[in-house]
Amino acid sequence: MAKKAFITGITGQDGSYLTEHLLDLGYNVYGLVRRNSVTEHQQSRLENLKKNVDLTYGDMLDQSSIDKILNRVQPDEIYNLAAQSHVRISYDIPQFTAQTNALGVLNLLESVKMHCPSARIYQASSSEMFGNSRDSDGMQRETTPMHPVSPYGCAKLFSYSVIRNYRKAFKLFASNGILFNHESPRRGSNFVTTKIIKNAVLISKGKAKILELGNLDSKRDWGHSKDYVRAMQLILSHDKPDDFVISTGQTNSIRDLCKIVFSKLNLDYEDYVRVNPKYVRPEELSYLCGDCTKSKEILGWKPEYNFEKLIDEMLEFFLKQY
Ligand code: NAP
Ligand code: F7E
Repeated sequence: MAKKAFITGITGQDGSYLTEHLLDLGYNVYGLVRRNSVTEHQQSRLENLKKNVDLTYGDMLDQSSIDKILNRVQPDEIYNLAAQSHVRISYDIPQFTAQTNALGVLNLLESVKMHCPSARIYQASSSEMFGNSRDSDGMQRETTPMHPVSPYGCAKLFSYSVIRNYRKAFKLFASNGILFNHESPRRGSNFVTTKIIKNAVLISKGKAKILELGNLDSKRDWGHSKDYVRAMQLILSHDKPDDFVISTGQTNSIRDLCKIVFSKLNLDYEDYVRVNPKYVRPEELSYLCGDCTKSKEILGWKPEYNFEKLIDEMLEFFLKQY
């Protein structure tokens, strides 16, 4: 019989790629969507998939909605991707961020305990939980201490911890994927990769004049969402619940990204990029570079995209669009 997967955050970047991947593997896919006044826009990433998935209205903050879905669907696997996922915006709406990203996970776990205790749960944990902590070799891995530096990171650290707590205390199959930044043509337009690539293309077409950014010196380990959703399914297919870092092990600064993208368009980024303090964060996470040896060895996962290939795919997408 086909496995049943329930995805929260199904309308997001990862939710849409994960849905495609699970449908390809023969799963029946169920998703939770929030009510939104512009449904077409909110569900645009699912446009071609909608006929193959069962979507139900709900919200991580409304436990009754989660109870009803879990009781009806009895999923084999649950992928909790729902979150207020923007780090800078978590300073504007810290309480909503904490309620969704932290208490929402507790709501889900309580519902699972009640309605489908044998379901396997994947929690979308984040490299933002490390904050500015790293090991002596400059990398972050499963054992690196976590000292988050944003309301988003603090909320994700709570959810990571409560997943581990319920795994041990109630014997739930609950796993954390500690994913480093991952991008794609479906990435939201206010994350730095899309913002740079989309605006560089607009500048190259004479449709924009300058690009305003925040800190150009922070470094990120960027992978592709398609590779990272494959890891999510592998994490739940492993024979025991555990925590896994998913990353590329390559790090680049925002300035490097600007340099590469503008030069691919035969432009010099210094002529167009300006720093606007509005985009500088109250506290910055300055360096991320993940060691995913454990995932490679135990799950057999490895990324197919590197930094260059990711940029090329995003550039091609925006060049076609404009
Ligand atoms: P995304 O594109 O922002 O998607 C977030 C999803 O969560 C959307 O479907 C959104 O619904 C939904 N959501 C937000 N608040 C909700 C609530 N209260 N109740 C129900 N649904 C809610 O994020 P993503 O990049 O796909 O990331 C997926 C998950 O991985 C997130 O938990 C994120 O924090 C985590 N993560 C992401 C990265 C990364 O680099 N992308 C790295 C590590 C961890 P709407 O469409 O209605 O807004
Ligand atoms: O920022 C700098 C900014 O917003 C990356 C989320 O998916 O990954 C993501 O969080 C860097 C930061 O991603 C602008 O200060 C400069 O140093 O693209 P971002 P993020 O904050 O790393 C983690 C792993 C998640 O879990 C999150 O959900 O870029 N930066 N200028 C800028 N960032 C933005 N957004 N906009 C700027 O203008």
